[in-house]
Amino acid sequence: MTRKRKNFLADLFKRKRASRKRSGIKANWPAERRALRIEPLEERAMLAMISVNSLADGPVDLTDGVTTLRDALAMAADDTNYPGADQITFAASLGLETTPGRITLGEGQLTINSSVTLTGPGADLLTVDGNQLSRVFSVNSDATATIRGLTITGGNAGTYGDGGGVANYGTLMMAHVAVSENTADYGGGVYNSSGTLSVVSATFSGNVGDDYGGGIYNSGGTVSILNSTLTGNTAVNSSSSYGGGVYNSYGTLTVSNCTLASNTAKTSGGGIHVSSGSLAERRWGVGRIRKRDWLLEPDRY
Ligand SMILES: [Ca+2]
Ligand SMILES: [Ca+2]
Repeated sequence: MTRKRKNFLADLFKRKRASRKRSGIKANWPAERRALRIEPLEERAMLAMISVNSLADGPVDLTDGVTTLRDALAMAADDTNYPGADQITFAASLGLETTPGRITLGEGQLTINSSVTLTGPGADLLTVDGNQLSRVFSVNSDATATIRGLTITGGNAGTYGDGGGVANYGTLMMAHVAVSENTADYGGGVYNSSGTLSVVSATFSGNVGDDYGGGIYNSGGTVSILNSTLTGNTAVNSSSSYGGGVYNSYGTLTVSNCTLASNTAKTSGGGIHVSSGSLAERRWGVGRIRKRDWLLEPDRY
Protein backbone atom coordinates (compact mmCIF):
# COMPACT_ATOMS: atom_id res chain seq x y z
CA MET A 1 0.00 0.00 0.00
CA THR A 2 1.43 3.38 -0.91
CA ARG A 3 2.15 5.96 1.79
CA LYS A 4 -0.43 8.22 0.17
CA ARG A 5 -3.18 5.58 0.40
CA LYS A 6 -2.24 4.75 4.03
CA ASN A 7 -2.51 8.40 4.97
CA PHE A 8 -5.86 8.63 3.18
CA LEU A 9 -7.31 5.63 5.08
CA ALA A 10 -5.94 6.83 8.45
CA ASP A 11 -7.50 10.22 7.85
CA LEU A 12 -10.82 8.67 6.84
CA PHE A 13 -11.03 6.56 10.03
CA LYS A 14 -10.12 9.57 12.17
CA ARG A 15 -12.93 11.56 10.61
CA LYS A 16 -15.39 8.69 11.07
CA ARG A 17 -14.54 8.46 14.78
CA ALA A 18 -14.88 12.18 15.19
CA SER A 19 -18.22 12.10 13.41
CA ARG A 20 -19.53 9.33 15.71
CA LYS A 21 -18.35 11.25 18.74
CA ARG A 22 -20.16 14.38 17.60
CA SER A 23 -23.38 12.50 16.87
CA GLY A 24 -23.34 10.75 20.25
CA ILE A 25 -23.32 7.33 18.65
CA LYS A 26 -21.17 5.01 20.66
CA ALA A 27 -18.32 3.80 18.51
CA ASN A 28 -18.62 0.10 18.04
CA TRP A 29 -15.83 -0.32 15.59
CA PRO A 30 -13.90 -2.52 15.28
CA ALA A 31 -16.48 -5.11 16.32
CA GLU A 32 -13.85 -7.81 16.63
CA ARG A 33 -12.30 -6.01 19.57
CA ARG A 34 -15.48 -6.12 21.70
CA ALA A 35 -15.19 -8.52 24.61
CA LEU A 36 -17.69 -11.35 24.46
CA ARG A 37 -19.62 -11.75 27.66
CA ILE A 38 -21.27 -15.01 28.57
CA GLU A 39 -24.37 -14.51 30.68
CA PRO A 40 -25.60 -17.57 32.56
CA LEU A 41 -29.24 -18.50 31.87
CA GLU A 42 -31.31 -18.80 34.99
CA GLU A 43 -32.08 -22.33 35.99
CA ARG A 44 -35.56 -23.29 34.87
CA ALA A 45 -37.57 -26.25 35.91
CA MET A 46 -38.89 -28.00 32.84
CA LEU A 47 -42.55 -28.82 33.20
CA ALA A 48 -43.40 -32.07 31.56
CA MET A 49 -46.47 -31.90 29.36
CA ILE A 50 -48.68 -34.95 29.60
CA SER A 51 -51.50 -35.18 27.10
CA VAL A 52 -54.64 -37.18 27.80
CA ASN A 53 -55.83 -38.75 24.55
CA SER A 54 -58.70 -40.91 25.79
CA LEU A 55 -61.81 -40.16 27.83
CA ALA A 56 -62.07 -43.79 28.94
CA ASP A 57 -61.37 -44.96 32.48
CA GLY A 58 -59.83 -48.22 33.57
CA PRO A 59 -56.90 -49.61 35.49
CA VAL A 60 -53.65 -47.70 34.94
CA ASP A 61 -51.81 -49.07 31.92
CA LEU A 62 -48.87 -47.06 30.64
CA THR A 63 -47.93 -49.53 27.91
CA ASP A 64 -50.99 -49.50 25.68
CA GLY A 65 -50.32 -46.21 23.90
CA VAL A 66 -53.56 -44.74 25.23
CA THR A 67 -53.35 -42.11 27.96
CA THR A 68 -56.39 -41.76 30.18
CA LEU A 69 -56.66 -39.10 32.87
CA ARG A 70 -55.93 -41.81 35.45
CA ASP A 71 -52.81 -42.80 33.47
CA ALA A 72 -51.73 -39.15 33.23
CA LEU A 73 -51.94 -38.67 37.01
CA ALA A 74 -49.92 -41.86 37.53
CA MET A 75 -47.30 -40.61 35.06
CA ALA A 76 -47.07 -37.22 36.82
CA ALA A 77 -46.53 -38.99 40.14
CA ASP A 78 -43.63 -40.96 38.69
CA ASP A 79 -40.90 -38.46 39.55
CA THR A 80 -38.19 -40.64 38.03
CA ASN A 81 -39.57 -40.19 34.55
CA TYR A 82 -41.57 -37.01 35.22
CA PRO A 83 -39.55 -35.10 37.83
CA GLY A 84 -41.11 -32.13 39.58
CA ALA A 85 -44.34 -30.41 38.65
CA ASP A 86 -46.24 -31.49 35.56
CA GLN A 87 -48.92 -30.14 33.27
CA ILE A 88 -51.77 -32.35 32.16
CA THR A 89 -53.83 -31.24 29.20
CA PHE A 90 -56.27 -32.84 26.78
CA ALA A 91 -55.28 -33.73 23.23
CA ALA A 92 -56.81 -31.79 20.36
CA SER A 93 -57.70 -35.15 18.79
CA LEU A 94 -60.43 -35.53 21.44
CA GLY A 95 -62.30 -32.69 19.74
CA LEU A 96 -63.36 -31.18 23.06
CA GLU A 97 -63.23 -27.66 21.73
CA THR A 98 -66.31 -28.37 19.66
CA THR A 99 -67.96 -31.43 21.22
CA PRO A 100 -68.25 -31.67 25.01
CA GLY A 101 -66.88 -34.86 26.52
CA ARG A 102 -67.27 -36.83 29.73
CA ILE A 103 -64.98 -39.07 31.73
CA THR A 104 -67.06 -41.46 33.79
CA LEU A 105 -65.01 -42.99 36.57
CA GLY A 106 -65.17 -46.74 36.94
CA GLU A 107 -62.09 -47.37 39.05
CA GLY A 108 -62.74 -45.18 42.06
CA GLN A 109 -61.50 -41.69 42.85
CA LEU A 110 -58.64 -40.01 40.99
CA THR A 111 -55.79 -39.40 43.42
CA ILE A 112 -53.46 -36.46 42.93
CA ASN A 113 -50.26 -37.17 44.84
CA SER A 114 -47.74 -34.94 43.07
CA SER A 115 -47.52 -31.38 41.88
CA VAL A 116 -49.83 -31.11 38.91
CA THR A 117 -51.67 -28.52 36.90
CA LEU A 118 -54.67 -30.18 35.29
CA THR A 119 -56.15 -27.98 32.59
CA GLY A 120 -59.39 -28.92 30.91
CA PRO A 121 -60.89 -27.16 27.90
CA GLY A 122 -63.63 -25.48 29.96
CA ALA A 123 -66.27 -26.41 32.50
CA ASP A 124 -68.87 -26.63 29.73
CA LEU A 125 -66.66 -28.84 27.55
CA LEU A 126 -65.35 -31.57 29.85
CA THR A 127 -67.03 -33.33 32.76
CA VAL A 128 -65.44 -35.77 35.18
CA ASP A 129 -68.24 -37.85 36.66
CA GLY A 130 -67.92 -40.01 39.78
CA ASN A 131 -70.96 -41.91 38.59
CA GLN A 132 -72.27 -42.01 42.19
CA LEU A 133 -69.69 -44.72 42.89
CA SER A 134 -66.86 -42.72 44.45
CA ARG A 135 -65.44 -39.31 45.18
CA VAL A 136 -64.01 -37.66 42.03
CA PHE A 137 -60.63 -36.22 43.15
CA SER A 138 -58.51 -36.60 46.26
CA VAL A 139 -55.47 -34.34 46.72
CA ASN A 140 -52.80 -35.72 49.06
CA SER A 141 -51.15 -33.66 51.78
CA ASP A 142 -47.82 -33.32 49.95
CA ALA A 143 -49.38 -32.32 46.64
CA THR A 144 -49.72 -28.87 45.14
CA ALA A 145 -52.39 -28.99 42.49
CA THR A 146 -54.40 -26.80 40.19
CA ILE A 147 -57.60 -28.04 38.60
CA ARG A 148 -59.10 -25.79 35.99
CA GLY A 149 -61.50 -25.80 33.10
CA LEU A 150 -63.70 -28.79 33.83
CA THR A 151 -66.83 -29.90 35.66
CA ILE A 152 -66.76 -32.22 38.66
CA THR A 153 -70.03 -34.05 39.17
CA GLY A 154 -71.62 -37.27 40.38
CA GLY A 155 -69.09 -37.73 43.18
CA ASN A 156 -70.34 -39.66 46.18
CA ALA A 157 -68.17 -40.10 49.26
CA GLY A 158 -70.63 -42.46 50.90
CA THR A 159 -72.81 -42.16 53.97
CA TYR A 160 -69.97 -41.28 56.34
CA GLY A 161 -67.42 -40.01 53.81
CA ASP A 162 -66.29 -36.43 53.39
CA GLY A 163 -65.85 -34.51 50.15
CA GLY A 164 -68.08 -35.94 47.42
CA GLY A 165 -66.47 -34.00 44.59
CA VAL A 166 -63.03 -33.32 46.05
CA ALA A 167 -61.19 -34.02 49.30
CA ASN A 168 -58.19 -31.74 49.70
CA TYR A 169 -55.43 -32.47 52.20
CA GLY A 170 -52.75 -30.45 50.37
CA THR A 171 -52.64 -27.20 48.44
CA LEU A 172 -55.30 -26.92 45.78
CA MET A 173 -56.48 -24.20 43.47
CA MET A 174 -59.73 -24.75 41.64
CA ALA A 175 -60.24 -22.18 38.90
CA HIS A 176 -62.94 -21.92 36.25
CA VAL A 177 -64.50 -25.16 37.39
CA ALA A 178 -68.09 -26.22 37.99
CA VAL A 179 -68.73 -28.45 40.98
CA SER A 180 -72.26 -29.78 40.81
CA GLU A 181 -74.42 -32.51 42.28
CA ASN A 182 -71.87 -34.25 44.44
CA THR A 183 -72.80 -35.76 47.79
CA ALA A 184 -71.09 -36.57 51.09
CA ASP A 185 -71.66 -36.51 54.80
CA TYR A 186 -69.46 -33.39 55.30
CA GLY A 187 -68.64 -31.23 52.27
CA GLY A 188 -70.79 -32.42 49.39
CA GLY A 189 -68.77 -30.45 46.84
CA VAL A 190 -65.37 -30.11 48.52
CA TYR A 191 -63.98 -31.09 51.91
CA ASN A 192 -60.84 -29.21 52.90
CA SER A 193 -59.00 -31.11 55.60
CA SER A 194 -56.38 -28.76 57.07
CA GLY A 195 -55.28 -27.94 53.53
CA THR A 196 -55.10 -24.70 51.61
CA LEU A 197 -57.92 -24.33 49.12
CA SER A 198 -58.37 -21.45 46.69
CA VAL A 199 -61.57 -21.35 44.69
CA VAL A 200 -61.51 -18.80 41.87
CA SER A 201 -64.20 -18.10 39.27
CA ALA A 202 -66.03 -21.31 40.08
CA THR A 203 -69.64 -22.41 40.27
CA PHE A 204 -70.92 -24.68 43.02
CA SER A 205 -74.48 -25.89 42.52
CA GLY A 206 -76.72 -28.67 43.71
CA ASN A 207 -74.16 -30.26 45.99
CA VAL A 208 -75.48 -32.04 49.05
CA GLY A 209 -73.87 -32.48 52.44
CA ASP A 210 -75.85 -34.66 54.77
CA ASP A 211 -74.86 -32.98 58.01
CA TYR A 212 -72.52 -30.07 57.25
CA GLY A 213 -71.41 -28.05 54.26
CA GLY A 214 -73.38 -28.76 51.11
CA GLY A 215 -70.96 -26.88 48.88
CA ILE A 216 -67.72 -26.63 50.86
CA TYR A 217 -66.62 -27.77 54.31
CA ASN A 218 -63.44 -26.31 55.80
CA SER A 219 -61.94 -28.35 58.58
CA GLY A 220 -59.13 -26.36 60.14
CA GLY A 221 -57.52 -25.20 56.91
CA THR A 222 -57.42 -22.03 54.87
CA VAL A 223 -60.14 -21.55 52.30
CA SER A 224 -60.59 -18.56 50.05
CA ILE A 225 -63.45 -18.26 47.63
CA LEU A 226 -63.18 -15.49 45.08
CA ASN A 227 -65.39 -14.37 42.20
CA SER A 228 -67.53 -17.48 42.50
CA THR A 229 -71.18 -18.46 42.62
CA LEU A 230 -72.72 -20.91 45.08
CA THR A 231 -76.35 -21.69 44.43
CA GLY A 232 -78.74 -24.45 45.40
CA ASN A 233 -76.34 -26.32 47.67
CA THR A 234 -77.91 -27.99 50.68
CA ALA A 235 -77.26 -29.56 54.05
CA VAL A 236 -80.17 -31.92 54.31
CA ASN A 237 -80.14 -33.91 57.54
CA SER A 238 -83.51 -33.22 59.08
CA SER A 239 -82.34 -33.38 62.70
CA SER A 240 -79.07 -31.46 62.44
CA SER A 241 -77.61 -29.81 59.35
CA TYR A 242 -75.62 -26.61 58.96
CA GLY A 243 -74.02 -24.56 56.19
CA GLY A 244 -75.83 -25.25 52.93
CA GLY A 245 -73.28 -23.25 50.94
CA VAL A 246 -70.21 -23.32 53.18
CA TYR A 247 -69.45 -24.64 56.65
CA ASN A 248 -66.32 -23.47 58.45
CA SER A 249 -64.98 -25.45 61.38
CA TYR A 250 -61.76 -23.90 62.63
CA GLY A 251 -59.25 -22.41 60.21
CA THR A 252 -59.91 -19.35 58.12
CA LEU A 253 -62.52 -18.72 55.49
CA THR A 254 -62.40 -15.78 53.09
CA VAL A 255 -65.34 -15.14 50.82
CA SER A 256 -64.86 -12.28 48.42
CA ASN A 257 -66.94 -11.00 45.53
CA CYS A 258 -69.15 -14.07 45.48
CA THR A 259 -72.79 -14.78 44.87
CA LEU A 260 -74.53 -17.04 47.36
CA ALA A 261 -78.17 -17.68 46.67
CA SER A 262 -80.78 -20.33 47.38
CA ASN A 263 -78.48 -22.47 49.50
CA THR A 264 -80.34 -24.17 52.33
CA ALA A 265 -79.71 -25.98 55.59
CA LYS A 266 -82.31 -27.67 57.73
CA THR A 267 -80.94 -26.33 61.03
CA SER A 268 -79.08 -23.10 60.30
CA GLY A 269 -76.66 -21.26 58.04
CA GLY A 270 -78.23 -21.68 54.64
CA GLY A 271 -75.48 -19.72 52.91
CA ILE A 272 -72.58 -19.90 55.34
CA HIS A 273 -72.21 -21.31 58.80
CA VAL A 274 -69.08 -20.46 60.74
CA SER A 275 -69.07 -22.60 63.86
CA SER A 276 -65.52 -21.81 64.88
CA GLY A 277 -62.51 -20.26 63.24
CA SER A 278 -62.92 -17.01 61.42
CA LEU A 279 -64.54 -15.49 58.43
CA ALA A 280 -61.73 -13.24 57.27
CA GLU A 281 -63.62 -11.19 54.78
CA ARG A 282 -67.07 -11.10 53.37
CA ARG A 283 -67.79 -9.17 50.25
CA TRP A 284 -70.75 -10.67 48.60
CA GLY A 285 -70.48 -8.84 45.30
CA VAL A 286 -73.59 -9.07 43.27
CA GLY A 287 -75.18 -11.62 45.55
CA ARG A 288 -77.56 -10.88 48.33
CA ILE A 289 -77.44 -12.74 51.59
CA ARG A 290 -80.58 -12.60 53.61
CA LYS A 291 -79.99 -12.54 57.30
CA ARG A 292 -81.68 -15.83 57.83
CA ASP A 293 -79.48 -17.28 55.12
CA TRP A 294 -76.36 -17.28 57.21
CA LEU A 295 -75.28 -17.87 60.74
CA LEU A 296 -71.91 -16.93 62.10
CA GLU A 297 -70.73 -18.25 65.43
CA PRO A 298 -68.92 -17.18 67.46
CA ASP A 299 -68.30 -14.15 65.25
CA ARG A 300 -71.90 -13.21 64.99
CA TYR A 301 -72.59 -10.24 62.76
CA1 LIG B 1 -53.14 -46.41 29.09
CA1 LIG C 1 -43.90 -35.27 38.49
